[in-house]
Amino acid sequence: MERKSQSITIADAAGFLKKNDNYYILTHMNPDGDAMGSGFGLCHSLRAMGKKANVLCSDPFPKRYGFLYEGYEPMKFTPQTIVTVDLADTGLFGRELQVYGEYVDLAIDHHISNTGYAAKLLLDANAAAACEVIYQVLKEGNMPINKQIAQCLYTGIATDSGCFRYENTTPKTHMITAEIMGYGIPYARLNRQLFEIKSKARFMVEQYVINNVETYLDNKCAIIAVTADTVKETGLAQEELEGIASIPMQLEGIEIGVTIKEKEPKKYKVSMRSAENVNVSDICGKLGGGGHMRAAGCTVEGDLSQVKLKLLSVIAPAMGFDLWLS
Ligand SMILES: [Mn+2]
Repeated sequence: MERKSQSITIADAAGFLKKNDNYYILTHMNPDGDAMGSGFGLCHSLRAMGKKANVLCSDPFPKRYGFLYEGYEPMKFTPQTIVTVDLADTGLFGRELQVYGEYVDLAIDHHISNTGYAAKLLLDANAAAACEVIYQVLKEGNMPINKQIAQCLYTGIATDSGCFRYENTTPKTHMITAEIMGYGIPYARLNRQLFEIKSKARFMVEQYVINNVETYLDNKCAIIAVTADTVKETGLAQEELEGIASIPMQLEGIEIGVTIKEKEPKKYKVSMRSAENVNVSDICGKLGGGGHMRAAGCTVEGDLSQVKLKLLSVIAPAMGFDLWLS
């Protein structure tokens, strides 16, 4: 499917959302805080306008974001308008949503790698989160924003920006967040819930990562691999593996953190984080993936050792290494 989206403005998107009805709001599999926040933030606002709207995702909504969908029940209706949020590529729909790939009316996104799969595209690659874009649309269209919606939007922005620490955090991110905080959200409690509190299962995952990280390329590249066997043997909770790529980044001198997770036999999902200078979006792009300069991903097939070699053969030159086998 090759389609080039029509780029639209924030005002166009607001007009479109107000004009239409019976929304399916779709987001990416393994939904993170921004996927959940932008999906439910938009859904709650459309419903508050008396419209029908559901949020759909191939994976169950994570319990840790339960406060974003408190009181939400799917409505029964025939979808007429398909909107995606925080979704760069229909490949990220996951199996259950794949069927909608060719019927997306509007995509609201912040990934520069957005493939243009939707009829209309509102893309702000400078936004730290899709929620930052959603907020501007709601505001521009005078659409409802209440405390719950503000919580959704705050969660997306805070999580995608690493609680306003990552480089994607701009003055505009802060100004938008300041307005969102004006809705009386319990941001200190949210921050503790989002960034400090860990389940025991997550604690164990972090312990595993710290004990098993390998370093390469003059100790500048950290790789952590989680195979299906590891998960089985150690009892690590699959749903707690999100975001572990950031853990090896705490180690002094690390420039790239790579996480390799076995999704199917001989099929590995790779996440990369960059501390500063290396563009991991480029690296993942060479392996058929994509993302942001400092956070990107791809899928690599083969045995674990082959996968590591394949990754290092692309990472090494990107980091200025000629000889990387040592
Ligand atoms: Mn996002």
